[in-house]
Amino acid sequence: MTCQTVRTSPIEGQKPGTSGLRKRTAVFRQPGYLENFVQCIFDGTGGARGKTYVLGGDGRFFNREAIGTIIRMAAANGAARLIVGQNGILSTPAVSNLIRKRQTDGGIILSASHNPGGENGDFGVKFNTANGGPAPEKITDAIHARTRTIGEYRISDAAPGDISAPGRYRVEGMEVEVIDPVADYEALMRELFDFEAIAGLFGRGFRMVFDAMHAVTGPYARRILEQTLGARPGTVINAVPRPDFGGGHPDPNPVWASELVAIMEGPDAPDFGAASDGDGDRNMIMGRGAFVSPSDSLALLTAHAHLAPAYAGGLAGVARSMPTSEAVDIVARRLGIPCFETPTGWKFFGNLLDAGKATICGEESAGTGSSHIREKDGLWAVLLWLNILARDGRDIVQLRRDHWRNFGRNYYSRHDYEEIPSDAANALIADLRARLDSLAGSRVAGLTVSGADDFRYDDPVDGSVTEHQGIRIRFEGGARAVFRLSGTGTQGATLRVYLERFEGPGGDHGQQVQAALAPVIEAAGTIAGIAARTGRDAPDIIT
Ligand code: VG1
Ligand code: CO
Repeated sequence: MTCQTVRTSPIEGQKPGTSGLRKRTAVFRQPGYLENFVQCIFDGTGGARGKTYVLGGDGRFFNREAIGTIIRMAAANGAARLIVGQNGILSTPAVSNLIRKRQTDGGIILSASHNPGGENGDFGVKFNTANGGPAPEKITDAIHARTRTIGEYRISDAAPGDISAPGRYRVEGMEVEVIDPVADYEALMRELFDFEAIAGLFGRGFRMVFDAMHAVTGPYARRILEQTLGARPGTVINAVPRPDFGGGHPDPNPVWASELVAIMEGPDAPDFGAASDGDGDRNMIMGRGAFVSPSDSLALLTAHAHLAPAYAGGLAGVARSMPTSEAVDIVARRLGIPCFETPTGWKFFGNLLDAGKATICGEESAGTGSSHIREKDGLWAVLLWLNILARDGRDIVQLRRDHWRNFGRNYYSRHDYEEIPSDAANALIADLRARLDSLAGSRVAGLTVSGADDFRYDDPVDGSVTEHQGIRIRFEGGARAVFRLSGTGTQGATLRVYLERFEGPGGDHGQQVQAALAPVIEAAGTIAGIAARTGRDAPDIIT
């Protein structure tokens, strides 16, 4: 067995996006592609010598092979130890927890998250740092810079070993520790929540459905919800991770989680419905016949978090990504705690969480989490909801109605235009940017623009500045539209248009969301010239 140094040359396009490097699986399977990027992770972070990493993925096609390659590369690069999920499985939040608990130097997560998987789907690699969070831009920039100059990578020709059962073995001088992917995560959840109260809820006949979408949360949800908390068998559907996620997109929204939606809208709907995504960091929440938007869920969880033991002492602050609705801001104001607005992507919450400035964070894209780890956490959100429902007594639909009466309702929707030509998408944004100063005062679709800007984030902890994070258009009366391009897609460009309008506590909270937002939708379309520039007369996905 020898460690080999293989000559290679830079590969174009290895630039991490909103969350890691995502490409078509076929691209990742090209000889040297994964190897180059993994070597650049090591090189861009001061080398792997003597270090310990957590390694796992969401089980998608190529997961197992990639784990083998990374084990052999870490060994050849002199890493001291790898903590690997059994069968290569670890959810993103579980990795974040393990990095923190075992105080490792970081972790590598193999996932393209909500993107479809399989031979013709997507694959991805994310690097998390020692705080458990996604590498901040400073580090992803260093990794990317290295991909432009790399000349060789190191790999052992030893076998990567058997990861199908917990245990320890060596590859070259490196120790590989294979662990049960669920145990440490479950222990953490037990510390945070009132498991007894939740078990009591299920004991009283409360019914729920959790759709794991054939992705990584199946084993976690089965163990915690069914085995530990006593939810009835069959509560978790699509519970077995599959390399192609059963052919679907593991994206928990009303479009892709249509099986769950049908159950929750059916005649014998259970009390509560939830779903998670490919790598287990997103959550979708439903009541009987009702989809709870992620922005509303964030606001409600913030308002009631004190019912869970971990948050009984109150929250230091909250943070939301800029396009997320302002519903949580209103709750924060009432609670007298700060509310931070960050660019899209969990990596921007890391500093606020590390500094103790925020306790709960959330994104409109179904990501919610807290200071317990440094990633968004799908099952955590579900368990916090269950804890609240167990302690409050009202059902979720009632809780939400009361919340709107108390705080008002932020009607909210996101429209996605997928796989549009990159040139057209870039031109749309560039043109909007060029007109920002002249938009104020113009009247469109019965609304008057009160201001427009290009969101820039000044990190209050380390002073770093991140520019061009989305075009914001604000209308008189408080409505707003936000435009940005996705940083997770792998084909063409995806234009995301975020739409919001506030209806005060005494207002009409029973409208259809798209109807309530109609003037904002029309104004956004007209101002950006969406139809003319994209050639589309409707979005592909409405959430
Ligand atoms: C999307 C979401 C963003 C989320 C990111 C990663 O990014 O909008 O809120 O943090 O996905 O989520 P973008 O750049 O495509 O809008 V995950 O669960 O796919 O890692
Ligand atoms: Co995800």
